[in-house]
Amino acid sequence: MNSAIVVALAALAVTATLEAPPAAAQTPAGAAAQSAAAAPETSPLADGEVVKVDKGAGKLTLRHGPIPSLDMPKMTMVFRVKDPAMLDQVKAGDRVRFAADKIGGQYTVVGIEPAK
Ligand SMILES: [Cu+2]
Repeated sequence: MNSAIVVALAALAVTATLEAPPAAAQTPAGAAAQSAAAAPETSPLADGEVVKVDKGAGKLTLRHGPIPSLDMPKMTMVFRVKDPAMLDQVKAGDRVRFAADKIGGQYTVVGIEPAK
């Protein structure tokens, strides 16, 4: 009787030991993937395609997918850019991933990168 309980407890301990490492290993990998996807800033990246680059006005026209953080469905619209240098990194027709925020009442691209 007692030895049966000891065996059962030992089996539980072994099971717990075996299950712990994979769960622990998944957490850092998942966290790293999330932080990579969240860069830059904290806004998640949206998918888009550059329709027009207007360097004179410092604006960018994007056909973009849904942006949950801004409560936007997919659409084509004009954005300001946080840094004019962003306009040198893209051209009409480029597929991009970008982060946008509402700054001073205007929708502004705060980060942009080529889509892979
Ligand atoms: Cu929009």
